[in-house]
Amino acid sequence: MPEKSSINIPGVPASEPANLEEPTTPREPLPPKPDQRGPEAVSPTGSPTGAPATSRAQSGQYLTTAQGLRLRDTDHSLKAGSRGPILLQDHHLREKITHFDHERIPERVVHARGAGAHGVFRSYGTAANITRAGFLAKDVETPVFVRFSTVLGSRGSADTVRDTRGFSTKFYTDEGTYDLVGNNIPVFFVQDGIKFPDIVHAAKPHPDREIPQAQSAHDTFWDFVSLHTEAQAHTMWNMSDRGIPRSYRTMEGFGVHTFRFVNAEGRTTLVKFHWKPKQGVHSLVWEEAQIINGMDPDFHRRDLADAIEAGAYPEWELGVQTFPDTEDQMFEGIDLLDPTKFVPEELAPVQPIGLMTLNANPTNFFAETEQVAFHPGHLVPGIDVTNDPLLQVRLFSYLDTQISRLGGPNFGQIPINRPQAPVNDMLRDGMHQQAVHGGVAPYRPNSLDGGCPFLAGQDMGSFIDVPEELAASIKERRNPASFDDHYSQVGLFFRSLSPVEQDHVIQAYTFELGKCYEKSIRERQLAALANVDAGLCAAVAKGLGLPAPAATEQVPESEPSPALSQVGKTWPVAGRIVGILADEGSDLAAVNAARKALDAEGIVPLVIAPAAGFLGSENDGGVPVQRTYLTARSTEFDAVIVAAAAAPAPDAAPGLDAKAGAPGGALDPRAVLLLTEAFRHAKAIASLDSSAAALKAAGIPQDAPGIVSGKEVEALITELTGLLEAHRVWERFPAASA
Ligand code: HDE
Repeated sequence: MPEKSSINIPGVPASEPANLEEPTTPREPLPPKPDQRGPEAVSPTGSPTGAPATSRAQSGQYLTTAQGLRLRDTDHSLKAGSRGPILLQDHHLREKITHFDHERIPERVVHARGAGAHGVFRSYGTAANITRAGFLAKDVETPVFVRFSTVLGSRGSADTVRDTRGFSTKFYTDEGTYDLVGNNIPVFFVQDGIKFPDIVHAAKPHPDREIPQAQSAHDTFWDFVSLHTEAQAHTMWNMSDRGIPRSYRTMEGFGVHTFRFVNAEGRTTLVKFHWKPKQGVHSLVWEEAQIINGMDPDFHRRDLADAIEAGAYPEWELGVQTFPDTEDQMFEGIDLLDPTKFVPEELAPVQPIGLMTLNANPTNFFAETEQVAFHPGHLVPGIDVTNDPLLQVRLFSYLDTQISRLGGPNFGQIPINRPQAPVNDMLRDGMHQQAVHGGVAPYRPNSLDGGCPFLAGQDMGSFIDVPEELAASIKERRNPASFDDHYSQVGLFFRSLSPVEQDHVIQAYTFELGKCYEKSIRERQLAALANVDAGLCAAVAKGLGLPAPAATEQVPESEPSPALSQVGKTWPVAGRIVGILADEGSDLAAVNAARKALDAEGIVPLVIAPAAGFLGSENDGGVPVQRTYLTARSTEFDAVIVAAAAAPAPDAAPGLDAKAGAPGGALDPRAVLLLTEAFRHAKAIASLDSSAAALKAAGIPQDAPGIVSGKEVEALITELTGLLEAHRVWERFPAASA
């Protein structure tokens, strides 16, 4: 759609606008868009090359073969006559088709669907007394690449399914690459990694029909988690609003396991990592999530890329909870090696240690986001692992999986995976070797290569495994007794939520179990919920039309943790999206003033009008249109401004657009849909005074919370942004469970 305005609307496909005519004059390839960056141009063994970051892209003006031979024709195969068979000697054809035949690689076993971004991490230095990690010293800046993901779905599945999200960060430090491979939920389904294939097989689509895709609302998932009750903790977080984030930008991240910091004196501290989003933790409502899966399956990856393109760089503060490294590795009765438990922030505050800013989109999805390979065992001096039995299995798995996914053991030499520190590893050969190693003695000790490479001493930046005393023990397949409590923190989580968040949890369990075929599975999960919280169990049982069972376990009471609730605070509004309903009858000067005022706050204003193009004159005070009644859906907007009477558009005919419904009223049915959805999804709605009638016609009470109107554009936008700071207007609807 045409856009002529100083307001930057993200979504630009290329670094230059396309010509109407097919270009025919040879020229250099276009540069990447300003918001894009590629991996740092280091050699396969980590040396700076000084080459520009774009040096790996296609170069030159003319189409060539993979061997650099210029081509005259790529539209016709070489044939015996124009109607004849194709000749085997057509190398260009064979190369083109053969390469195409092998374009796909295996998707990740889990976390197949993801989106990535480049950024920078700046350390505050506040952890420098407990870790000797160089990148955590004061004011050190480290380049990062982050990949967010869902867990269950295939690579092409929808973004806004109810699921856990992955949050993986690669820190390219001077001392080697450090990977923090976490999730947006601080607890995990299973305590021992040997159970990971079981939970994943249960949660993935049923093996016979391969349905349902990317979701947990099915029998095999609930069969497993209701039998293997240590999964109840993670399941509860999934059923809460954390399972349907509004954006990757509004997710917390957690390292999940307990790690070990080691300082310069060798003193150790146990830590849990937290990423805190500057924009607050914010989620979708379930109806929105479902609509978006159809309207825009790329919602989260688009949101991330658009925000970066618009300059609203997502930021997270990295923080740690710290615990004394005692012999029992317990804290306030919580076993720090049990990954199904978290430590409430009220017991151990999260201490900020640095800030991460994502400031560039990848140049190429496959090269970067698909080929990036994380590993929780990629550590740097000053950070070590613990004996968490889940983490220990991960240390094996992540190296192993890349070998089949990325086709051999040299995946570390793929540009996005190259360390930005010297690599001198004595690993040699293998498929796709990209380094050209000199010397004759890739072994130690040697004298032929002058003894190179040498071992580094303790004070020379080498990694020292923390010497850990192990208690006398017997070899056995068993968990410690401290792993046995499967319920108390699950109830603690539920009771820490605000009433509206509790409503969502009740509804999510009722929905998911309502999708299960087997009654026995619903009953078994209700039996587990009875041990979590009697009120929750009763509410879900009611929805399922089943009796609420009594608890079977004596679960210790625990204090609620208010930090777990994600409502009740305010956050910055930059990068939010506001839809403006406008038409030719709107006060276009007021609409432009509203766009400018929103833009000044870093908010993206999108004008929704009956048809594409411009409202008013393109060259004189007109308003560019980004969405039409046909293309817009409420779910794209965090708030809506009504600046029009929204009368039925000429194409308001159900035969043309089914959501135009039955026309005939004063309003276009699509405008009604947009407003009523925004209203019931607890979004702020503002009306420029003259359009208040549209709200009335849509049946939206003007005195309801979060509905504002006025003639003064500036004042109206101030009111609207005030509402956006709180994410949603929850007070609009009384909570059912209050
Ligand atoms: Fe993973 N996990 N995982 N996982 N995981 C993978 O590695 C695995 C676990 C997590 O953006 C795989 O490269 C085992 C916990 C993220 O590329 C695989 C166990 C947590 C990502 C694998 C776990 C995670 C993965 C698939 C139990 C949160 C995406 C492809 C012992 C702390 C990384 C790959 C990316 C990916 C195995 C448990 C997070 C198969 C065996 C706990 C964010 O290796």
